[in-house]
Amino acid sequence: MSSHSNDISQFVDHIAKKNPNESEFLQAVEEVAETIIPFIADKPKYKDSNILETMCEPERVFMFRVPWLNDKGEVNINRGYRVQMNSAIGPYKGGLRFHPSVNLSILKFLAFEQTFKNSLTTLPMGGGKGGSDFDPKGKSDNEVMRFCQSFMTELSKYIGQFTDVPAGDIGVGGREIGYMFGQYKRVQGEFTGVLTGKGLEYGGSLIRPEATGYGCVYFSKEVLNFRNDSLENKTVIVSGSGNVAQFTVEKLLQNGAKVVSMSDSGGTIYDKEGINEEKLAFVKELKNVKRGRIKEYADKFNAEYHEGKTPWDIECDLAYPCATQNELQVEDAKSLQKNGCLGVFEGANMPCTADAIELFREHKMMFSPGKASNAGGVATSGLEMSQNSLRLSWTREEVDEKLKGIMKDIHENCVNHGKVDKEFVDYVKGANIAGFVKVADAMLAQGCV
Ligand code: NDP
Ligand code: 2IT
Repeated sequence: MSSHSNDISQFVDHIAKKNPNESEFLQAVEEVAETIIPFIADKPKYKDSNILETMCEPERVFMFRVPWLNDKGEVNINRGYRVQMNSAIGPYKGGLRFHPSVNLSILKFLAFEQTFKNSLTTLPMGGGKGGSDFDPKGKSDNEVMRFCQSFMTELSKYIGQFTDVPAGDIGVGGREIGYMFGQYKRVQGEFTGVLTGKGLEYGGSLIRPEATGYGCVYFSKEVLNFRNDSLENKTVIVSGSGNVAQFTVEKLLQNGAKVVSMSDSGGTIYDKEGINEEKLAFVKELKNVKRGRIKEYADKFNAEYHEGKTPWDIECDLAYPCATQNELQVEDAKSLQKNGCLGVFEGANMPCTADAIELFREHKMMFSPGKASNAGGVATSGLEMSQNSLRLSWTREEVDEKLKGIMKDIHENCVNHGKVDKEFVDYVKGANIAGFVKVADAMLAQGCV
């Protein structure tokens, strides 16, 4: 890679100049450039057409005011966004994030990653992402509804079943999708599959809520299997306690692993006995209905609670970061490695920093980037879009089988492009190249647009 390092740093510097103060976006671009620039060095059709730089420029970005009234009748103002990154292989597709940290850099990084991820799913979906700096924590259902209605009143002008199909992400689950779907229908006067992650009663797909976590575990099973290993009796730590974390834990338990931690932004629980199905049901109720804090788990089940801490210093065989970007840093990677951790599988988007990933690579630990291992969520969104178009719904078993097949195909594709030797696959390289080729070829075929 070193013979290309000059080209890589020149490229990254150029993108950095055009996008000042966008550290997350640049982090995502740099990770891709490190594997794509060496790959295209001897391929003039990609290199001479400047295709990678084109991919770094969103096709379009919308930014808008979202005014809403709280329960006291006071006016609140948030900022809404939709980044339409790349439509070379299909309509823009990607989630909406409601979190106070949301800004353009974070949404551009997510939309950029989404383009590669969606390409990997084998389904015809372009890349997009959106959201708002709205914080759903501590808001009443009515406040969340009024916010969602105001947000969708504006967003509805820019999306549609054939142009751009949003879904959930951090802070956006079934409740928010429902409110936004209702408002889209009211404003546009049509019932179409404009959002995914919908309730079953109005066009949702079975397994969509489970899909990101289940898919992440299916992917990790493929990685383990490649090394003639399995999940059976592995001690596992999971971060987060939201949608992705909950269903990652559920599928890990079904595969005979022992899960000893979950977390939220307040801290980490460490349950040495292991989280079982009953305790997981408590977490789901706590997080999805009561909207409480993970600390309550420690109080209820007499587990340890590490206030303000992430789980990475807990001894484990495998780790699944499922909360948010840059939650696992190089010091955390060191303690995982020192404690004998064999592999890290990203459920979240970009949870590991670049130097953490480098450390995993140096120690030949298993590592799968989010754009490969968390692609099951958007893949099942793609299946929801197909069902909506067909006006049919598939059974739980049918969707689950398709999801398993897609995760297996993504794994195979990563191996094809990222295999280093008999035992080691560079999944970062594999996922980036496999994702890139399809999008780049489609862009070239469509001309300079
Ligand atoms: P949820 O909102 O359901 O859960 C998010 C979880 O992460 C919560 O436990 C939350 O804690 C924690 N968290 C969020 N921000 C921070 C932070 N800054 N520091 C510490 N903890 C934090 O979101 P999802 O489970 O849907 O998303 C989790 C990750 O997975 C994200 O990176 C998302 O982009 C990615 N993803 C999601 C997909 C999906 O289908 N939902 C698909 C693919 C990837 P708290 O409640 O305290 O904020
Ligand atoms: O990051 C992601 O892939 C998602 N939040 C899911 C996107 C989707 O359209 O289902």
